[in-house]
Amino acid sequence: MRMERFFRLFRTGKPGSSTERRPPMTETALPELYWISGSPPSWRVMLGLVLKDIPFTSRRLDHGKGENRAPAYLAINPTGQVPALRHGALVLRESIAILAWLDRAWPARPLFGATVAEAAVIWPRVMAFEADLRPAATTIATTLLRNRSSERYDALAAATARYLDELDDIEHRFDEQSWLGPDGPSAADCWLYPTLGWISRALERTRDSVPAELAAHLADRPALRGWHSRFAALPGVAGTYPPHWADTPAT
Ligand SMILES: N[C@@H](CCC(=O)N[C@@H](CS)C(=O)NCC(=O)O)C(=O)O
Repeated sequence: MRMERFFRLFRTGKPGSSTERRPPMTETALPELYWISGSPPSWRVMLGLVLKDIPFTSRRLDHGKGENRAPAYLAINPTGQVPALRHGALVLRESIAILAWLDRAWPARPLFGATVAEAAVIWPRVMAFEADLRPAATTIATTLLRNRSSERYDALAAATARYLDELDDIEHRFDEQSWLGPDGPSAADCWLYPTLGWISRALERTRDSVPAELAAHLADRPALRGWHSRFAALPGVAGTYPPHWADTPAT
């Protein structure tokens, strides 16, 4: 294709061209969510589906039985990771990409903002969480869950400092707003909620000692705690709580 024509097509989105096609609206089957209980990225996609009120088929995989590494799932996602979302012939992976795609496919109740101004607030927040908060939260949760706090004291202290700095920043935001998005629960809220849940779960389950300020991550931050309760009370959110956490409460 000549370059000028390519760019013209790209700009105008000729009917029937790839820029114009809306696959999900032509699909009748429900989207299928492949997920593992307790996986924060899976949980955030489930929250997105619930907040957008999109009916879906749950395909829970048992990590303990290696179901996400079995050929049946590797045929869907060769990396073996969750979440994956299948809709007809389309398979999507990467939780944030899935949330963004859901917003395009089901535009009602947008997670990334209804306007460009809202998108300009929500997208940077989500990407900053991925870049800054995710590595710290991952170090904290995995260290605690493996009972390696003493052994990995320095790494845990550094991750804790970074994590709590981020939470302080969020705490101040809630002085003026109820949600991380400018107009109601957003993809940023769907990102944060499972991450806090994961840290809380790790704090409950670890048999090793933990820094006191980390143990008080919510207790010390009333505005964040208020947001957490508001989010938890949204329709459908309670039903997304990782089932195996409910089955194996803190010891
Ligand atoms: N960047 C990916 C991360 C996905 C990911 O790390 N998934 C983990 C669960 S939290 C997983 O599938 N682990 C199982 C495995 O790799 O066997 C996303 O956001 O979707």
